[in-house]
Amino acid sequence: MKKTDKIFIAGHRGLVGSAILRALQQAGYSNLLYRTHADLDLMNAEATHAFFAKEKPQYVFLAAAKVGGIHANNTRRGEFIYHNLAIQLNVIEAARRVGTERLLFLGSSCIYPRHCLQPMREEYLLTGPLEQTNEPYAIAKIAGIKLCEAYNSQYGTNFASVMPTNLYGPYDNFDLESSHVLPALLRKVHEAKLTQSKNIMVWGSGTPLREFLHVDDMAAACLFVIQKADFKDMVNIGSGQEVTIRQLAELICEVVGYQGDIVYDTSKPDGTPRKLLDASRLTQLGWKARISLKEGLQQTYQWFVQNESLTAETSVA
Ligand code: GFB
Repeated sequence: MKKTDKIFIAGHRGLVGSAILRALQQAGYSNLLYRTHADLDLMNAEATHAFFAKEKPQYVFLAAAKVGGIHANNTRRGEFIYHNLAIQLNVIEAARRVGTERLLFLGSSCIYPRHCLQPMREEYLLTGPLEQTNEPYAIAKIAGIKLCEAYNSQYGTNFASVMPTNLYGPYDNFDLESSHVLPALLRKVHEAKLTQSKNIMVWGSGTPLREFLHVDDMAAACLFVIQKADFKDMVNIGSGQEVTIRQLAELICEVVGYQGDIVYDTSKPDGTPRKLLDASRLTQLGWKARISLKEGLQQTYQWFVQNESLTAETSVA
């Protein structure tokens, strides 16, 4: 990928897309293409094809998606499958038609079976039933992976898929109903500290394990894959930093400086018990995560406090 190549970042206002855009700018890429949702609706096939026909991007990062935490995934099931399938079909097919040299499709570790062997290797895909709370989203993401694979096989395209573990960082969604656990707890603990509440409420039992990766590490991994790793299939991106939800809540209380109690609401779902990625395919090539969970939490908390007004509304990547 040359510094002057035309690169389209789909979803540049979301958590991942904005991090990829920052990383490309910092690395000196000068021909970057991005559109707001108002300017280009990627669910609209005609508009997407017209945009690609005009711009003919040589590289595409497909980070546009309907995303959310366990509650949003579980309750807006129709939106999660339809929006993601539509975006993927339009963008991947449009990239094929205009001869995009390389496309990177972003997925999620929830594509693996609910009771998958741990740590989860790429070849464990489709070896068992999925977690119910996010099955529609996972099915859409699996369809995206298979679309890239099928196009590579039939049309000789060079489209790859990257599967990150649970991500967090600046420009995350901090809306308590639709966000993931990490931004939700940062907000809850911050507000509890300000209002001097005696406790904070954490969903579920606190026992599920989650692996967290800072989105700047994710963006670095995406650039690494698109530049240096000649994968044509799918590759995991993880940090190896796994904690229980209870440990995460305690760490967040420490970072925020809150001494109240943590109360568990077991009427809320736990989701999958564990989803630790095996990222050895990528680490063997020389990539590794650099930001520790504590450091990443401190940085994200600082960002949240400075940008609270930005995070007041629900954001969709
Ligand atoms: O991050 P999260 O929403 O999604 O929840 P998943 C992780 C765990 O944190 C679950 C618990 O066990 C939640 O019950 N949790 C505790 C909370 N308190 C809270 C809270 O205030 N808010 C939230 N959201 N959770 C999503 C998938 O799964 O992860 C997506 O639904 C995607 O498809 C994404 O894969 C990365 O890790 O369970």
